[in-house]
Amino acid sequence: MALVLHSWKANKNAYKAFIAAEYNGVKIDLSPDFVMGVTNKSPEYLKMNPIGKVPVLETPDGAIFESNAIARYVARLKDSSLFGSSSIDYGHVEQWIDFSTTELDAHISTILRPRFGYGVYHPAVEEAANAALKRSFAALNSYLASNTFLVGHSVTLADIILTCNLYLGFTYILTKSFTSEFPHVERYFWTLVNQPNFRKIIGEVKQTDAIPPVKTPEEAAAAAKPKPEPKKQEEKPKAAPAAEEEAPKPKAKNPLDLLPPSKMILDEWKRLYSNTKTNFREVAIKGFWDMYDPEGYSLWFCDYKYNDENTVSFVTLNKVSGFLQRMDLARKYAFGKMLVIGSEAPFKVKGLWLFRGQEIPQFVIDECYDMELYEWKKVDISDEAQKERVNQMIEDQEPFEGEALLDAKCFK
Ligand SMILES: N[C@@H](CCC(=O)N[C@@H](CS)C(=O)NCC(=O)O)C(=O)O
Repeated sequence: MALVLHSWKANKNAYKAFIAAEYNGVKIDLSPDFVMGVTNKSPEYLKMNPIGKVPVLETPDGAIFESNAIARYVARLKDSSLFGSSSIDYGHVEQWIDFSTTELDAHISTILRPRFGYGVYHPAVEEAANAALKRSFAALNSYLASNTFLVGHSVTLADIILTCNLYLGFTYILTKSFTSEFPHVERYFWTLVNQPNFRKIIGEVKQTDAIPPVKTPEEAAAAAKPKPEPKKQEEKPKAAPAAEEEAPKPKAKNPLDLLPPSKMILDEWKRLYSNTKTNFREVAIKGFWDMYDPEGYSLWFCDYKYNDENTVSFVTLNKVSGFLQRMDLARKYAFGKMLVIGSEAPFKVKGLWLFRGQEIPQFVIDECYDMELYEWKKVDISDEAQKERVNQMIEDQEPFEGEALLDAKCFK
């Protein structure tokens, strides 16, 4: 018998096992007839998990309940690096799993439950949970200032479990006004949910714009009333305080597609940039200015606001790579160069961006949180010194502004 997970699909507690399975190359099937509030109350289910909570993993050797235990079991099925590579790594993985469960998930759940009509809303309880959550975020933020992952230099089970717990928070209650105080946690979260093995399971993640209102006692009572037996699995699960998939909405046209046509064909420039191997100044840079359309496009310098924090080279490089990954949504409308400058810490991060239109596109500002980590300045192309700086950034000139380059990354 294969492994079968009893849950509805969009449950962050089920994601933990599915993501671990992706990393380990393990196959888990989702139970096809699971109906929340019905299946988990059946005698067969209660035999597997006497408390009737979800998920449960059915294995050839018996069932396992508790989502962290399930994820640990899946992680151990293969000799992978999901527990790190030493005893101390293993200890740290377990430490962060416990932190994630008791210091993050518990408080997120306290804030979330009354919003799903469970339990009684009490402002003092919520205030205490909020304060505790801030304390945990501050601790996590300071740790992540110099660490890309929770343990070692790659994803472990600790990252999987903690990110799934943050996912519930980010998608329901942790608005930008809460998370922006913790830029390293934000960066970590977006980096992790965009790892291919996470994305494959969770899909695209969108941070909530608003905290849902608390349900009134009447609404809560109505929600608590037993509902007629759902007929189809698609019916909304009653007791599922987790992300549910929304029907896809028709895609609105990007406003940049409505701009007057430009003589500059971005792909042509990107091809010229990629294909020029010699005489870069004479061929690519000259070609750029020949093509450049100052009405259809604008150029921007960006300067990282927190260079003092760039104390570890690989963390700084990962930060920039993460930014470029998140800019993926702007590929049709942008070209960018990001320079990581200096031969020793703290490293400076500076960049040059070409955007369609005269402003930084609003959807980029809205969707890519990195934008606010940089100071942006429009390039004045009538100023020869600024134009020359553009050239130097495009061609990765070294030294740049008197310093060596640690790396230069291109978004094309
Ligand atoms: N600690 C458990 C929590 C499981 C849990 O609370 N599951 C919720 C759905 S996400 C549930 O089954 N609620 C129904 C209930 O409380 O009866 C785990 O991580 O598996």
